[in-house]
Amino acid sequence: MMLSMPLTSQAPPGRRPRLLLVDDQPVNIQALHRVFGSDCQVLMATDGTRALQLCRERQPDLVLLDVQMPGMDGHELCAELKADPLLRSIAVIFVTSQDQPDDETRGLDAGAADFITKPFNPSVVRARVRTQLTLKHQSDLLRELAFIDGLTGVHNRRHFDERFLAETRRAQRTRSPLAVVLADVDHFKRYNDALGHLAGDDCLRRIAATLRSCLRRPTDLLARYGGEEFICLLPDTDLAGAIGVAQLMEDSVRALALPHPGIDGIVTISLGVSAAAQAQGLVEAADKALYLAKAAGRGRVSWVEG
Ligand code: GH3
Ligand code: MG
Repeated sequence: MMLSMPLTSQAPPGRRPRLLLVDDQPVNIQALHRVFGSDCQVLMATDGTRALQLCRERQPDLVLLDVQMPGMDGHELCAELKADPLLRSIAVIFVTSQDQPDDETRGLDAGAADFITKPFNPSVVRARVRTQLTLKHQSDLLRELAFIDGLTGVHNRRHFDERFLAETRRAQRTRSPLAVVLADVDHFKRYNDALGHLAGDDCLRRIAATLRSCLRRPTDLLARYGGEEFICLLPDTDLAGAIGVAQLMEDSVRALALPHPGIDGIVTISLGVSAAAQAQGLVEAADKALYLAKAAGRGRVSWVEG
């Protein structure tokens, strides 16, 4: 039967698709919940404002959105989602009444992916949702690839910039600390000069993998920030915690004991750390701290309060 075809394969491995049902009539939400409750994570909202909040906090894959609602209606909510770079990848399917034919054109203009007309047929709804979840999953994969650094496999600067924006907002909203660690390979020009660029690339890969192994929380982010410079974003982390992570990174790269013929020693990194409740100037502060670490002799961690 169509109805029993699973939707889980349309989500990243290990995660069920996350659906947000929005309707001011709880009975309509219940009807959709019966269709999706068994194989999706289902979030629910009975007004547009709450739905927007859930989109920000929980990032659903897809919203099934009633058009006619008191307060913020479906069109307004869809426009808000599509105008926000952090939310615009969420797929929107409008749920419209048959007696409102204009809704479809307006909805398409607002960025909706598809329409379902009430009263709906459960297997048709599932089939349409499955199609949109597949497309969403594929575009997530492409976006992910576009955010990976080709040499080292860690995230790239573009991804860092995007996450930094999101985490800055979150830190301000929740008044939680946010920390940044900048790491730069010491005397890397001489390493390249001594061993060649390919060996240099290999060294960067080893260092990236080592830095990544030092991050424990799923929300921590490591990105290649420039040539031989890496940056870490540590949400909910204060200065002391971030210094601990940076020191572990310094120790771990040192423990690799990669010979550095250019300076007759081993490869080391210098790290600059900053943390603050508000993220203004956080990267600049970490950069200043990195400069201090270099000036103090390299192969060490320095910090400044953000
Ligand atoms: P410091 O200790 O002050 O950081 O000195 P440094 O030599 O590491 O710094 P500098 O900025 O003078 O040189 C950075 C070098 O990193 C120059 C460049 O050739 C090398 N580099 C940058 N990106 C790559 C890359 O992708 N691959 C390789 N092999 N080398 C790179
Ligand atoms: Mg360097």
